[in-house]
Amino acid sequence: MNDRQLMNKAADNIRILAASMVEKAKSGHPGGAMGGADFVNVLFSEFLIFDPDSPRWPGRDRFFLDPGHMSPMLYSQLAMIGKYSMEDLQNFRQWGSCTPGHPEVDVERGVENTSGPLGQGHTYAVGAAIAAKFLAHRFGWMMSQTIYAYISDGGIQEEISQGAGRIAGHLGLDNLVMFYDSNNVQLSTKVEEVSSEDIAMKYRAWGWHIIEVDGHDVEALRKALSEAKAIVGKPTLIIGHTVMGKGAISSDGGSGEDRISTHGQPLSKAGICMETTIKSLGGDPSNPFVIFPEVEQLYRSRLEELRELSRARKTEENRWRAEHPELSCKYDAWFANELPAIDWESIEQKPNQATRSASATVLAKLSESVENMIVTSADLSNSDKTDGFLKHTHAMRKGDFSGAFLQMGVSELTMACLTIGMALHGGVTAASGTFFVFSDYMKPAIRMAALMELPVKFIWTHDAFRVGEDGPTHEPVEHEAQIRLLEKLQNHSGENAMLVLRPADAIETTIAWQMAIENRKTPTALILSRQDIADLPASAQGRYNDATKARYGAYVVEADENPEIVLLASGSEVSTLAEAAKLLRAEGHRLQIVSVPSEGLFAKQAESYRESVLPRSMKKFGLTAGLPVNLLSLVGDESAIWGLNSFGFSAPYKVLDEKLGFTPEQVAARIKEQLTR
Ligand SMILES: Cc1ncc(C[n+]2csc(CCOP(=O)(O)OP(=O)(O)O)c2C)c(N)n1
Ligand SMILES: [Mg+2]
Repeated sequence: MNDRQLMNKAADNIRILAASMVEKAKSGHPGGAMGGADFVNVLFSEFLIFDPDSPRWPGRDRFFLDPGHMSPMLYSQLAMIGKYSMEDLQNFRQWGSCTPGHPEVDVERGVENTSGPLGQGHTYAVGAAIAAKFLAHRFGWMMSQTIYAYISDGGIQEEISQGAGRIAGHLGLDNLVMFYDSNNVQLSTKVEEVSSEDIAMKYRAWGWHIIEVDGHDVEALRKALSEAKAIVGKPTLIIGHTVMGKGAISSDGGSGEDRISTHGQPLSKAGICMETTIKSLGGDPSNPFVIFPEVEQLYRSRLEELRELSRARKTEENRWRAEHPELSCKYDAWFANELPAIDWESIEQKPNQATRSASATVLAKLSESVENMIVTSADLSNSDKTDGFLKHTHAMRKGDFSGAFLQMGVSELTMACLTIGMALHGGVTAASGTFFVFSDYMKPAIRMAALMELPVKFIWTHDAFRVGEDGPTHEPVEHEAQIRLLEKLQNHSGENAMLVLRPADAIETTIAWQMAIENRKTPTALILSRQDIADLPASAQGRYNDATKARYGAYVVEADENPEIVLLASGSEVSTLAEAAKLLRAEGHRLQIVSVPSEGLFAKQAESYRESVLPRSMKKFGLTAGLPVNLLSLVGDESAIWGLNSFGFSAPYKVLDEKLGFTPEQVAARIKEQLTR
């Protein structure tokens, strides 16, 4: 065990570095970082288990930061274990640096998650803890890691903490240890001005084990972490009472601690004297970017200890591998994100069914062929048809993680963040289901999944006003436009930030699922219908073969010779176009019908292909159950698009089709109008 004075010195070292980074960058958040330094120092110097030479080792403990604004604390701590240089710290928040304002996932450097939007980071940790439990059931002690989370007042206040706290307690995630940096200060007020809840009691009610400590007392933190690791059947919350701006000294020589003003600006701007502060913390104000020699030694020995531990662990792992060759292969394949072998074409789809039902058929297949897949639904499994996945598995529950289905209860944002956490953990493939209209509840996490380039799958059903009787509260209209914006946004790797697929019939749904499973680079959305859809007409090659062209984002479903107009849509509207086309053909018209499951993917195709599907010189007509803007860039003229410009209404969907102008007859009339323009 390390000497108390040395440990305090190391924490002070982190405080100096964090404060100096913000000072140098002239922006950032020093106060909270200074308060949390003692905890991270104890965690990283004595508890967190990782292999210094193999950052991606699947068996490592994970540390998930929730308050991304405390990045100076994280970077300074990681500098102690050699992940960042002093130069990196000095380039905090600068163009091209590896120390962005809020941490962005970088496993090689020990950053397990992107954080910034408060509340999400600790929820990823819950997801990771679930993944670890799921994997531990399958691989035993190979997956005995502890998942640590760090949360602050902001994360505690965010509503998502209710979902995360409830599910972690309910599932008894004893591999999860969360530290709450309770400093009674937030961005614009003291905590006591906005909250009087008993946080310990709240988490206790959710089934957590609670420990309260002085968050600056090394011995107390050490004891708390040891106790937390030993607890069986419950996640642990360590409430650490800390002081904002710990160690800060005011320009007048008095205390500079516990000030709201040190939350989010350089200390010097908050009336703190940097010089006296650094001096009193044991540093040199003229040269603050230094790791003290004794602190360097502390971490050097820790890294040696960890190397030793990793060697021993590797020997054990190799023994396990020799004893369990099959499991060992599986373990490697899962963590390498290898694609499962699936005979997609053999998946039999009933004719003319809703795409949510077609998705259920695929999920039933996946439940037997993708052993590392976890599917979750926010209390809609029998409606969003994710229950198809229950064909060959069952729900996981406290103490029994043999199942691969997670019944989430009603908490869509939490659910989305859990799948993100599972993906960050690695070793599993995660998908979640709910109604498309409630994607609104998930949007902040969808954005983060896209930013982190995580291959999570979002299954959204009840995709349009044809939800019918439930009315406008349940009928997505603008949602497809919103979600498709992420297809237009490019991620840091230059790819569409998300793959958004709205398949047109049952067979196209099989292909869409194949694309989702094969997409290892970004999140995928599957937007599916509640109502039955007539299968699209098939060519001589058969509908399956035709539908494989969905891989191009858009393709010709049916083309008459020398067509007068291209009719295009996604989802169920394609079959409406096919019906309308029959009526028009009877009158001698010649048409080309195009299904566009993903506009973003289509935009990435070669010009010649795009031209063959949507010839520039040809008239076009677009049909969408969402906002006309969905098809605007493909059709080029809003007056040639029939969509919905208003909220939906409550009525049987066939009545809505009629009232809103979506019957094949009405659509045929509009197409004729377009032909005469
Ligand atoms: C979802 C979200 N809302 C608002 C913010 C802006 N913000 C950053 S930190 C913070 C509150 C800080 O309080 P706390 O979490 O206690 O951190 P401390 O002040 O103790 O460093 C807020 C509102 C954010 N990052 N995320
Ligand atoms: Mg706070």
